[in-house]
Amino acid sequence: MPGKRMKMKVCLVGEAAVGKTSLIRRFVHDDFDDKYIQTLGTKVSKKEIALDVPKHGEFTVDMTVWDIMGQKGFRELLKDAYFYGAKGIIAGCDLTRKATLDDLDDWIEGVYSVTGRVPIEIFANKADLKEKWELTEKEVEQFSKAYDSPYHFTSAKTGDSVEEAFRNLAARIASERLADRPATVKA
Ligand code: G3D
Ligand code: MG
Repeated sequence: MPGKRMKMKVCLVGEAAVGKTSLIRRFVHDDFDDKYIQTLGTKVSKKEIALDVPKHGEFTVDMTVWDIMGQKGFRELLKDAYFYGAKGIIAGCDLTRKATLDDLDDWIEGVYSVTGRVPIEIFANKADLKEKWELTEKEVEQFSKAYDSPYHFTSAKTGDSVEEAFRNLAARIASERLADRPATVKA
């Protein structure tokens, strides 16, 4: 892993059962478990990513991924602690349930209220269940444009686009952070 290191916290938000925990599991362990058991609270996973940031060279990113769990009231209570210090958001919807996209507005506003504006990556999950989709690519695209954020059609089940989507968010966070810092110090 390259020498320069950078830490970043990212949070996953979205309605129950869109696939948040499954996406993290796929990204961190490259695995999918249909027998996942729901627990209360939040879980923090870590993943090292090697990134080549244009003009700044190679970095090892220590990403901590925060997975929110439990009931809505409970999440409301934990919200500030959960979102505090997050440098980016993964906003996940379930392509087979239209309402899960509309609900992302509230989730994103909730994060912004704690973090201010940070990069968002939209995950339109369960892409493998194409015959059950209630959302079109156009609708997802419109939503992502409203937040000026990239979107990905992911499947935690097959692994499609999961890694790229997480890496893309890491690269955007890194570029944004390094843009405030000159690559070479001028005399
Ligand atoms: P959550 O953490 O957002 O609440 P989970 O969601 O990761 O617990 O996933 C909810 C259900 O959707 C799980 O099924 C899980 O296996 C399934 N799932 C998650 N991602 C995908 C996907 O990309 N494709 C398909 N086909 N299923 C997915 P159960 O049956 O355990 O409720
Ligand atoms: Mg979960």
